[in-house]
Amino acid sequence: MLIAITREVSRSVVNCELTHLARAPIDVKRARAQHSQYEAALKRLGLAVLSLPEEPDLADSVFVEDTALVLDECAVILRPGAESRRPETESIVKILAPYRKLFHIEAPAHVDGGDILRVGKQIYVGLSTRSDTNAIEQLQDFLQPYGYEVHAATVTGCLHLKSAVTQVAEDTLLINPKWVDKNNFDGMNFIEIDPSEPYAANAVLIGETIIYPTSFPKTQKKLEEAGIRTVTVDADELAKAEGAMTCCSLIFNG
Ligand code: CIR
Repeated sequence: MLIAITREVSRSVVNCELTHLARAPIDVKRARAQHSQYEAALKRLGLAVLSLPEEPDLADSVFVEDTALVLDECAVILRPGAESRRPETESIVKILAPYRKLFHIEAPAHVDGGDILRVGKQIYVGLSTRSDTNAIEQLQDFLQPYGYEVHAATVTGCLHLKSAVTQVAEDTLLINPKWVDKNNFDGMNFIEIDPSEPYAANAVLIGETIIYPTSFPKTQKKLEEAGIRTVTVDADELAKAEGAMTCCSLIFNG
């Protein structure tokens, strides 16, 4: 069975890290209601949702994706690029330990889960402001024995690799080609976001369905025309914290 770890939106999310967006007021109640819609979508798609309690002092802790990479064979506890986010991994270690052998990215290396895109045995790691080559080397050392190939991909203009590209079908990536080069992803097909919706490249793929925000209707139409089934949720409140669809869960085979 697929498990999704999520965490309640922190009351301090208004103090979140911001890199590319100007600070805008965030309505915590609305963000929580939208986050519940997201959890409901995961449940509707058959996942068991392990919802962690709020971390009142950790502003960005709803974005659990950045704390770990969970694979079938093991999990890697990451070292987020923003110092304020490093304590978020403590509770994630506890919740993942019963399920997987754990590796740990060691200082001074740093990498956010938002920079890690896995497609089969290929693992692409964004070189962004949050992730560095030292972390990529550590990931390689941990994961090569399991048959994974780890590749670096330069990203510009956005926070994470997965702001620029995510998987939407077995052989297809949804991409904003202004933020990451298609040549990084050998042998894949691409659907480009509508250029008027630069933040539209982030979707959560579950089986053959994606969970997708309601904010990008033009790109959604392109996806549906390509035969991709979409389940939509409102997510514009956490988008003010530079959060997207993948950031709010850690999904793995339980
Ligand atoms: C941050 O800057 O770390 C948060 N405000 C947003 C993190 C979003 N996470 C993700 O895309 N994986």
